[in-house]
Amino acid sequence: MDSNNYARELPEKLATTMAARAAHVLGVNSDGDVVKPARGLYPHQWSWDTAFIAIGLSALDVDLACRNIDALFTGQWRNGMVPHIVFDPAAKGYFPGPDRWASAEVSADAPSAPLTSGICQPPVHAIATLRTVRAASRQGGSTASAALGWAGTFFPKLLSWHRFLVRERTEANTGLVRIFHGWESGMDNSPRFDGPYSRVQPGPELPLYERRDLKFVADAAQRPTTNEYDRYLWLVEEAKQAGYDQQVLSRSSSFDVGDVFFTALFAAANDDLAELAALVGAPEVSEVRGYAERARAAVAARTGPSGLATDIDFRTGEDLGPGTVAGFAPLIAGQLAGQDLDKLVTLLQGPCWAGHPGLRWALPPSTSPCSPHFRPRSYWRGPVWPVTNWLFSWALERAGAEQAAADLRRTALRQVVEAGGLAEYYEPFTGEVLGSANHSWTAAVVVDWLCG
Ligand code: 2M8
Repeated sequence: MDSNNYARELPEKLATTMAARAAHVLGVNSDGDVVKPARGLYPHQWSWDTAFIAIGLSALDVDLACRNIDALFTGQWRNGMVPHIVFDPAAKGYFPGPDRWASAEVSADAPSAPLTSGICQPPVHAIATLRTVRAASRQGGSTASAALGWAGTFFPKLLSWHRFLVRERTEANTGLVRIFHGWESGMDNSPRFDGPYSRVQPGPELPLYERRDLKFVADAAQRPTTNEYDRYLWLVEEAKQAGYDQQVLSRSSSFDVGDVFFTALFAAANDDLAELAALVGAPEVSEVRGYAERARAAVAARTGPSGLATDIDFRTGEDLGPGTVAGFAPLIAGQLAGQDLDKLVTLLQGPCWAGHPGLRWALPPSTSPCSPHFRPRSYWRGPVWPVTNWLFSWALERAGAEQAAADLRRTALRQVVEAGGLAEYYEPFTGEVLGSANHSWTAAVVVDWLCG
């Protein structure tokens, strides 16, 4: 463990025990090389989870980190899209599975092996790739040269993914990345999407379905409602109806949101992709820098006087309002400085976020406790997610706000230690562990904090 990690924040024995437990969770959730998000609840490979998992793995086994990213990209579509789920044919029990998505039947762009879903998730893969290459370079020797060689061959796949988002998903007037399903945001039932979902009207032809998630999470209040699930499934039907054609969807999808958080992650990922391009000697450095600038400008244009950014519903032109962590998109997008940075740090640490007096730990809940939509046990409507703590501490460090980054990381680590579990999410006031009990991206960020 080097001096840049947070192991020293804990008594040595506890740090070692926590790192070992986190590594164990990653092992338990693996099938062969591939680390799934959780046994039972999420038995396939998820897109953005894989990137965070690789970030954790890179501290333990660089080659395994690369193999996980590679495995995800075996599901990449011919048009460049990285699907949000790559299905494991041996794993049953998740709904909606490959039959319901019918991607390969409906779209010539989708691979027939492996089978995949038909939508995407935030593009954090270039961030994970660059961190993996950097971890390898710190380890030196053949690990460093092998990782750099791998990054050289992998780079075109990342570039094709980013070009997909520019070509097919960047809305021309705003420069925002548009999403056609709340699942694409990764923050499935966030109140950000209540307005757009209220306009999604499932038709009588919605095929019957049986939810499987509630078999693994006993308390239904921790998961999206059935009313929400009907809408999630209806959007799958709409996407199939459109043949998963992005241009058709941009006209026909009843859900079409300019997502500031996704766009901010895309800006940051393009910064890292440009750096990767330079490292591997690819000629596309300035093309990718241009993507970063355009995405950052799009987030800045959605930023109000408070410093927080808001999504837009392209179907109605409606401003989707503040109150969720996605508002901190300008911090994620990068290049925030001076007063703009100070303002967001003060807000993040203030009484409507991590500084709310009722919180068990000073960590930002997924929805502000000051919002009327805050629900402390319901998934992305209030619980604290370690993965967003990772993103914010990473973004703060990138912005040069080192003290704020260190405080956030230290508290986030304290949360997982004191709550006694590497959970998917946590109740902000009581600290109760919620969702899946041994979640891979939680374990991965803990490994990164302790061993990275
Ligand atoms: C959650 O989403 C999936 C659908 O993609 C689900 O609820 O079934 C979200 O937290 C998402 O961000 C995450 O990638 C996924 C797996 O951890 O679970």
